Amino acid sequence: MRWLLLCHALCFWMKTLAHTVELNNMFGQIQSPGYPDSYPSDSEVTWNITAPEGFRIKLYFMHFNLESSYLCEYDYVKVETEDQVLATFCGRETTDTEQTPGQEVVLSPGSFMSVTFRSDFSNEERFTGFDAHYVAVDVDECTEQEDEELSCDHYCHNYIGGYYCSCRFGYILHTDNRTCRVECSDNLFTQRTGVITSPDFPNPYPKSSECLYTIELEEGFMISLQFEDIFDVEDHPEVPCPYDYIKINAGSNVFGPFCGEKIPEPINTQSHRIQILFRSDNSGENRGWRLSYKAEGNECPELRPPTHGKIEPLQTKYSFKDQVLISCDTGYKVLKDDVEMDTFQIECLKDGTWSNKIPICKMADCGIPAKLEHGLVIFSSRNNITTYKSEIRYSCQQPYYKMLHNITGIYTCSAQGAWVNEVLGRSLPTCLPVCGIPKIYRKMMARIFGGRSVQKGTIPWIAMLTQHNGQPFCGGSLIGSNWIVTAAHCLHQPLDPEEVILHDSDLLEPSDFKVILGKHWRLRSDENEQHFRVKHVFLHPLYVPSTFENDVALVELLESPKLNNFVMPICLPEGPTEEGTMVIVSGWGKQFLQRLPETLMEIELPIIGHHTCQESYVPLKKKVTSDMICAGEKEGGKDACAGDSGGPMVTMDKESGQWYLVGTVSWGDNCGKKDRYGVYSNIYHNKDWIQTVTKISN
Ligand code: 4AZ
Repeated sequence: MRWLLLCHALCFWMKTLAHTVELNNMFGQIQSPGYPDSYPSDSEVTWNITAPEGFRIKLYFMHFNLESSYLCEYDYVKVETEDQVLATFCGRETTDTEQTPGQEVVLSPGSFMSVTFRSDFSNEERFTGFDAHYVAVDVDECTEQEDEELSCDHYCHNYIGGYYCSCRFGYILHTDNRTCRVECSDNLFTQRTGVITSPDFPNPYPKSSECLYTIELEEGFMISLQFEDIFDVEDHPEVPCPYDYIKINAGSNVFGPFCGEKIPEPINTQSHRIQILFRSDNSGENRGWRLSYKAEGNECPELRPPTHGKIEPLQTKYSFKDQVLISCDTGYKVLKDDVEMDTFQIECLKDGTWSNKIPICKMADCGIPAKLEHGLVIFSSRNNITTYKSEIRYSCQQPYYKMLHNITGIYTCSAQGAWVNEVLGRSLPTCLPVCGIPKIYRKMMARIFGGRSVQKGTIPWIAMLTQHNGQPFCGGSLIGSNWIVTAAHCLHQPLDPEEVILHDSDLLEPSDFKVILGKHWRLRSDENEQHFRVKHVFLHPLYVPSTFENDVALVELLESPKLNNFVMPICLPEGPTEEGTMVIVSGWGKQFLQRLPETLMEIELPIIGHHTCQESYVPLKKKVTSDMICAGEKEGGKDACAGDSGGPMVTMDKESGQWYLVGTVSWGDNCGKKDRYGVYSNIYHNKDWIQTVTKISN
């Protein structure tokens, strides 16, 4: 009570002693007034310590000796911030009610600390006061941040005086320098079904982000959405979706905003193009959402497969853009607008109709079979059916043509609608002329030079080469369907007969002569004759006019003759002809006493050995080369003569009865002379060349 009354008089005066010290250093020392001597009474000193932002102030005492009082009401050291008392110390030792700092360190929560020392008006003892130090210490904001609003979203980096934030891979630091957002504004979905989730789902979605998802499909589709699994978007109990939300724009319709934990109902947007906007603010740890979408178009009517056909895929429901393929059973073809095809596709359109009607399945029809040259076709059915599995048979015009490869000629109508042969497939057979089998047989053998008239039709391969005035000048033989083998010298007529070099100007042009087949009379004509113009003339490339070497030529007819009993080709020889083989030579050439015959004449002769023939011409200094073959008799008399050139020398194979061309009349020492032989161009020797030019297999 004594103290209180006194204070009324003195306290006003005493308070004038109070003073404040401003400290802005990073460290420093503060001491009670007069330290280390005892502090005066009635004194009050305040030290305002301010550290830079990002620092705290640490205060500790090295010495402390103050008057002790209940709850430190007399002398004390008080440590405060702007709005909070951190500690009050007094005395020398800590008691139940009073505290001394001892080893305790006082740490300011912020960058400001105020220390106040105060002594009352009387001290009964001597107190030495205090000696304290302060230092500014760095705040580790990364570990000490209490305010969630300021803490880093992902990573925190402390440095002396401050800190900064950074984000995980894939995230971007927001302009608030704290939250991590994602770039998610550019998501386009064009498939008919899909799943969309919030970023990082089912982990909490990023903060401060604005995600835009566009689903875009062709007009005609309608998109429906269904949220699935978890739905967890930050919300507010009173205000609808103020923080985070998902909103769907579908044309003029808007769905949402949605937030909270209740899964939104399925949404039928009625639109083919929608935008989903998802926004998050800078706080909250919510798991987000997942939605599946489906785009469906108008439904098309049910389909029924055509009879004998099927639809793929066969479904009970079809909608916009669905496609089906119509195909038919084996042996049937899809018939659409009178066109046959293997498959036909139709599509469900946006208005819910099919792009086309279902076509019908028609049995495959091979149609009328193609005509075969020199052949005919017969149906196995009575009423010429041409549909699937029906059968036809091709044959060649017998007896003048035969089928190549000896095949059956049977063709079946395939499921693809084509006539097919088991060997040739879709290719037609080939009818080749039958060679060397005259339909008329000769009654007896005879001679040309002094020979006998040919019985009509026994030498059906003989050809007559005539000038345009009808004058015959050479013979020839029909091979294949339209080729004549003759002597090269028949088509080469030089002004100088001794000419060695062949001049093109000395060759007969195709238009210079014609070919008659089926001819019998030399000058008269009859009903069996067939006249032909020439398409092309080929002389043997090694033909030598002066020596008659390779005296062979080929004449291509402009048209093919009609084969019959009087016109038929001769076969090419299959091997060399042996000495002594009997051959027949035919022609319209000169006869005994230079007379020309009225009809075609023929003579039968033996083949003469090559050596014998060569020897016979040594006196005349004429060479019989390997491309030549001789026939005749030592005593002479039987021979070909002028006008017979190019004509056939043939022999018959006894086994097959088939006739072969052995040679063509070429040259000799006049005609029918003793010890001289007729010289012929050897066809077997030049068979390769003939086949190369004519493509005749035999
Ligand atoms: C010729 O002048 C000719 N004795 C043809 C053959 C013979 C002789 C001459 C063979 O066309």
